[in-house]
Amino acid sequence: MKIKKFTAASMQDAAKQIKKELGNDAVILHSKQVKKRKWLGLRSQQAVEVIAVLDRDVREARKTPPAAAEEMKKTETAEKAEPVQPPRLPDQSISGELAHFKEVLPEPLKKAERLLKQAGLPDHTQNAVLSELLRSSIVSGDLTEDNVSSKLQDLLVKKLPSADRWQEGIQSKYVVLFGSTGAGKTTTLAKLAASSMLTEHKKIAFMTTDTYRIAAVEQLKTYAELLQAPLEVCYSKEECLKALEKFAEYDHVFIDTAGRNFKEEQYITELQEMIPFESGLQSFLVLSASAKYEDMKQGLKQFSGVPVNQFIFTKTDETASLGSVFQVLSESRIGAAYLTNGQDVPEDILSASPKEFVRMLLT
Ligand SMILES: Nc1nc2c(ncn2[C@@H]2O[C@H](COP(=O)(O)OP(=O)(O)O)[C@@H](O)[C@H]2O)c(=O)[nH]1
Ligand SMILES: [Mg+2]
Repeated sequence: MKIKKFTAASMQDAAKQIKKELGNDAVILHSKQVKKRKWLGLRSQQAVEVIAVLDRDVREARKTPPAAAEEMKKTETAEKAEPVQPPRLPDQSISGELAHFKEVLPEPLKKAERLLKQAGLPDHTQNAVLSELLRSSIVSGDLTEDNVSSKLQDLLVKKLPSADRWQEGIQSKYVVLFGSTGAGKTTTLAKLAASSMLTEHKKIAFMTTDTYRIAAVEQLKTYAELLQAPLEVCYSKEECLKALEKFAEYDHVFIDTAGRNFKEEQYITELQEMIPFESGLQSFLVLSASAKYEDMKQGLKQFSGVPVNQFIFTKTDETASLGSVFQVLSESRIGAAYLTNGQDVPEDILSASPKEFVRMLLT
């Protein structure tokens, strides 16, 4: 893609310049009347400023390639280009080029750039999204400062796993949470169990395989006592099987696990042995939203040995940006069942649709 700003005395002159420099297939992105200063700024003269783009993909996306001159006629007669369905175009091809022409972007795209930056998305994602927005705006010709936010939202939502992978709620008999130590598993498990019991009036029980730290068992015991729900602490596979039998009549069994170092393979093997993966299990990978993107990815990789249905992102109250969460979601194609936003049990938990999540990301 080539993009360039032209200043000329008239649209006709600008068209000539564009044709000469970019050829017949260039497309007008933006044009405005400007005053050109002359004689040391003492006199001014009307001029036009035109931003033109030459892009193979945009040209092909339009059924008939419009030449710059044709575009000029349309602009002059103040007619809008026919809206064409924006095509799905590859992300990368122009994002590298963006760096060179960011300063000549028209106002709506500058606004989009600011929003993406604030969201804390990685640079390559910002550029890819901006490029897509630029392309679709060239094709449809209807990008304004008022509608840029909603167009940006639509583009971002499309990059996330589809809505049906998000809000499922608690549906299975067994609910298990995985994740590294301190991610917020036990607290979140208590939130889920409490709302299942208090709002849905389900008969619930707890199990834990986190027997490495006394404090971890005590923590869950406290929540179990508060909810007057039974808790089984399982030190072995046999004890897990016994507990599962004991809780056969319960609606939901909430299972807490140890958050040992991701790198220990033995830990994953143990989990695989102790958790009833074969029998109606809903499993969540708990990741802290305040962790760095690289750490989240590492967590995801280390738990690739266990089946993960959905994510739970904790501590959204501790981070200013959900950019890393967005990135993990868009790369993994796994939905986020819940977000947690505080230490209070049971209230600090919510579920979001991809659309709601993107709104949170951009505010
Ligand atoms: N600010 C904040 N703190 C949280 C949230 N969820 C959990 N925590 C805190 O994070 C710490 C570790 O939580 P815990 O449930 O013990 O993590 P686990 O080791 O994964 O079981 C505790 O101090 C929790 O109160 C949250 O959404 N926001
Ligand atoms: Mg814990």
